[in-house]
Amino acid sequence: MYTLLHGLYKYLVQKDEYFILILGLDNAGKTVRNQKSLDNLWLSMNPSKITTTVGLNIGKIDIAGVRFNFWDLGGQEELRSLWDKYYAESHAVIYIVDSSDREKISESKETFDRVISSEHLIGVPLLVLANKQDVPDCMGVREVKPIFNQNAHLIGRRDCMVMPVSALNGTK
Ligand code: G3D
Ligand code: MG
Repeated sequence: MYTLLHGLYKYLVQKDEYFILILGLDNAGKTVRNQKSLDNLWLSMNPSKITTTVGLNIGKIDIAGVRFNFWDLGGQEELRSLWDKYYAESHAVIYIVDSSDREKISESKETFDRVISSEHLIGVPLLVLANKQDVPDCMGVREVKPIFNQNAHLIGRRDCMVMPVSALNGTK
């Protein structure tokens, strides 16, 4: 009986919890983006504070009993090898692109392709944010989208969206 009641109690109070990875090359705007989103939600959602450890920022938001955990991983080359340790537990990936950096766009795209090739991310929805849209002469979403869609077979049937944003001024 105790086990039954305990199970019922756990069922009633359990929270749905999702883990969302924020990836992208170093300097793409991952941390600004993460904190901005959380700041915007802060007013109404009262998320717990963002905690920072070496190479990893964690943000948590509770919305209507559902907890969203954002993991912002370091984008430096030496830290990218750690990304796949987080894939198996992830429910979504937000990939940040520096739209003002034409020199690094192919490295960013190749890194994205490596991420989405992981067997642990099969079926996981992908959101590509073409960040730094406030920078004059940056690549617009019309330019970024075809680049990230080049290997459409890697994206496969999962949901994938490319959106123009500016983390700095909080616009999308
Ligand atoms: P990262 O976490 O992906 O490495 P950061 O990147 O969030 O630390 O941002 C890297 C730099 O890009 C920061 O500049 C940040 O202010 C800037 N940045 C991020 N998003 C935007 C944006 O939308 N527009 C512009 N113009 N700049 C942005 P600093 O100078 O602080 O290193
Ligand atoms: Mg960062």
